[in-house]
Amino acid sequence: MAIITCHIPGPTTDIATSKYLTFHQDHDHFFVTEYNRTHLNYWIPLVKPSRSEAGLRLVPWDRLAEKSPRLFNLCRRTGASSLHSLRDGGTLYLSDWSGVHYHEENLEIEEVMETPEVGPGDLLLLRVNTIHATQTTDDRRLAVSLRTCDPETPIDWHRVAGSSTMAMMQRLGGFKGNPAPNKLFSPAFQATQENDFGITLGDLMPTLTGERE
Ligand SMILES: O=C(O)CCC(=O)C(=O)O
Ligand SMILES: [Fe+2]
Repeated sequence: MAIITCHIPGPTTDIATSKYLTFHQDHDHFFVTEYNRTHLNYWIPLVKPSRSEAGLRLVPWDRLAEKSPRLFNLCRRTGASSLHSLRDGGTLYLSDWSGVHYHEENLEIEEVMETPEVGPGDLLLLRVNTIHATQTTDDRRLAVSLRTCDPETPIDWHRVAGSSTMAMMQRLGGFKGNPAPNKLFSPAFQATQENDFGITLGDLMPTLTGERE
């Protein structure tokens, strides 16, 4: 297993903007490698006000399958999506990868989700595409999120180049309000082009870790 990214979701970064408060499947890894069952998220709180506060809200896969086989199928081998509770009931699924939208009338996400009680040093081990959201924007919480994957996983940039959703374009080139190119996508894109669109995540590691320019 290679650690692909180490990410500190915290109040000084994205939590301040609350973008993680919406239920979602993460984007970056799915855009680079597509779904891969070895892709895992090791989420470890380091500082937390209590076991029941400022945690991670999760949608268990078995409960999702029971309530909405269709949403389960839409989500299980993909990523890069968000799920929104609608005021009049039901859940709206939006895929930032395919553009697919689906309104599931039979699922209230608040009813199926769980917020595991964890304290500093505990580990939540999740498939990277598990649907999740931040519990609160409480700035007394600090966590680390290690994202790992089999280094043999191929990067097939053709699928990225073939997609034109706004979310994808923004990740490739930077965007208004955040003009810096994405730290994962830019090197991945460059290295892929330089290697005839045939590299693996492992090939990319020296670039991502700074061992190679
Ligand atoms: O630590 C959290 O609250 C989760 C933030 C998030 O969605 C992520 O890191 O992908
Ligand atoms: Fe996330």
